[in-house]
Amino acid sequence: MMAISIAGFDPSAGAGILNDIKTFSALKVYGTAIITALTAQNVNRVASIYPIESDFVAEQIDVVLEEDPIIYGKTGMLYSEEVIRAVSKKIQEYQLKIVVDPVMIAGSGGKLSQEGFAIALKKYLLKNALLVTPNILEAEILSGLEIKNQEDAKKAALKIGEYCDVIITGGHLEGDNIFFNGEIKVLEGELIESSNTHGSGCSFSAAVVAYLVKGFNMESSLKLADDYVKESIIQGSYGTLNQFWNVKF
Ligand code: PXL
Repeated sequence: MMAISIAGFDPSAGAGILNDIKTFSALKVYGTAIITALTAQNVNRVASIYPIESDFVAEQIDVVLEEDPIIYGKTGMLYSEEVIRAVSKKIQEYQLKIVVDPVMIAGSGGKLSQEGFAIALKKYLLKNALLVTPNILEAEILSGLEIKNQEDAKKAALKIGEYCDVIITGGHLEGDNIFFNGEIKVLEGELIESSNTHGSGCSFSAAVVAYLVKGFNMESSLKLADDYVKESIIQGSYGTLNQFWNVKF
């Protein structure tokens, strides 16, 4: 059971591709890791970004997929339109089923994307994706709508849903997630008071991929991933903790 993550490197290991691989491992899925950007950051700040050339991103995907029969994966920090275009091309070429975490800004507030990123994401990547997993802020940017409550989130989900299925994650909606796959569903959750949320968006999208790899359908994968992330926040001490506890397989 294998998956691919196409994402950025956070050396503090709370978010980004290290988090994705830890999540895959905790859920007993073998993760491969295509690096799109290096960052110098910790839980409080993004100091700098060292983007990887889009040709080299494409080459990493080619060489990994030459050997490994991978179907499911996710994208995280892609940073630039160039990388979005290169990755979209490869997703189509290999017919990958991709969950897009539309990473634009770190939890610490640091920018992890260039100007025009959301437009390029919609133009090239979302129409080739299985699912996109914005938090409230990302959903506002993608939809162009302000989200103050659940009704606003539903309107934004309808708009983003013109491109692909969408789940607006509910860290700011009393823990509920708004899912749109042709119809709107409120997937109820609970909000956990914690400061260990660095990387929780990465953990969520990676866990969705892991459960899809295991053969669960989309709605079950979303629910299981939500439970998984809650547990990893509760058990975390620095960011989300991805370890082997009583995860549901
Ligand atoms: O959580 C979003 C995210 C994704 N990818 C990288 C990050 C972060 C947040 O800090 O650093 C590389």
